[in-house]
Amino acid sequence: MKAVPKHYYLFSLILLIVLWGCRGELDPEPQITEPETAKKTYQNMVVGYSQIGAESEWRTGNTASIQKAAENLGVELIFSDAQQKQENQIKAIRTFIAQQVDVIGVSPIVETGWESVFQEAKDAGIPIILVDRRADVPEDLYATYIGSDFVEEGRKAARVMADLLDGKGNIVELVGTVDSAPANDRYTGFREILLDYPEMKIIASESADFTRAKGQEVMQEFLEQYGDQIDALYAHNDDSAIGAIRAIEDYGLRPGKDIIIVSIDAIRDAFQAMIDGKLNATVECNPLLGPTFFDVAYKVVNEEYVPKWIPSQESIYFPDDAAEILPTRKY
Ligand code: GZL
Repeated sequence: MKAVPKHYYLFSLILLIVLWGCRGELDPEPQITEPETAKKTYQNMVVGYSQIGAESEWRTGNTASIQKAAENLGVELIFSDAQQKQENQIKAIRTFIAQQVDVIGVSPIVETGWESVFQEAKDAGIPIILVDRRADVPEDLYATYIGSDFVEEGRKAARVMADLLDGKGNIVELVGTVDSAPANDRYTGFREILLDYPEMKIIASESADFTRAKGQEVMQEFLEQYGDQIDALYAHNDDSAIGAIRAIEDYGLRPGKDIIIVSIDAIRDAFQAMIDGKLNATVECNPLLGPTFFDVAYKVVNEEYVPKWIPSQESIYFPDDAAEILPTRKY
């Protein structure tokens, strides 16, 4: 067999080195890039929102804020009004799941009864954002809670009441919607502060369901039962306080003078009642949560970090500057 010339080996070696060096160009490995999931934008995300109803001026201000923010941002908002019924909110959430929305916002009318439907949303991969009111569910069933510290609102109301009553007097209480987070927590916060004032006594407490009609009805009952023994009224919201003001006047007493009144929300009509001398203070509870809700919804659908609670910043308002502030109020 004929010997292979040495220069052949040398040539083959050089050829191998050149080919190895050019391997990238000759047959590049197919670049397998993870298909980056497309970021959601305001314009292409679909948001389902389950609202409680229209029980108060606070609620209508809250609804307006959410709907206006969606319009301003160009978000597709599917908005459901539950007309004060939890079963309607649960139905709405199930409809949103079937429609495969990107995110669900809900203001739970009461704290309990949500675990099952929230789990269905989680199983469908749809995050839930609690707005305005908390729900009593495990933290993994919602992305975040956007809303007030209702216990602190109750404490603020009690501190103001203690100042106005000089630490002593009989108080009647118009509680919010039974089992709702604001009613439960405002009830608790108020009593926490009253522990320091043994001469301030709550002589009657009943739900007025956050409405004017019920506030007037229950206050009338309180007046028939206790009459001028009543020194003050603590109302869980301005609407029920405004209803109570009517009952107090019908009974022949002067609201804001014969009966000191402290309520919560800081709606426009509360400022007018303070200007008229019929309400002594209102603790702010901010309903203008629309812009924050959609900002947070955008972050949640794009899997960006959000804290478990996004608290509202709130003040307390008194008659002295009510006339100056009223024109600036947005709800
Ligand atoms: C509080 C909100 C309450 C208001 C009421 O965040 O849920 O419900 O205080 C409203 O006026 O009806």
